[in-house]
Amino acid sequence: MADEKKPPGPKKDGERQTGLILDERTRTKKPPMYKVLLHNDDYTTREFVVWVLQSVFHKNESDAIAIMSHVHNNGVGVAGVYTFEVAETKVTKTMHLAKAQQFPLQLSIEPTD
Ligand code: TYC
Repeated sequence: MADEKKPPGPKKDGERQTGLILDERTRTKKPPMYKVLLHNDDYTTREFVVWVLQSVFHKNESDAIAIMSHVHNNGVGVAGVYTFEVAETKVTKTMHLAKAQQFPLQLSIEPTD
């Protein structure tokens, strides 16, 4: 049908018959991933942290409460794991939202192992 009229065109990487191992490695390698860490402080409200985890990090309410409680009790916790650019954007957004409410909330980024 439609396929009969289409010219062959270049094959996708996975179909390539070059026998070069490098092609396959390049195609399948995952990007490095980064943890966004949330740090505890004595002034930011629990409610604000839960709201940020829902609105910026797309956590459901019960996960957001669990993460906030973990950070409150342990000093630090993982808000999410992302590529570097996405992690940076979420940190920047969250810090701006916190500053706008005069909360000293701190976040950081660290590579996954
Ligand atoms: N410790 C804060 C309070 O008792 C709550 C809090 C939790 C603040 C997590 C920051 O990353 C944080 N109001």
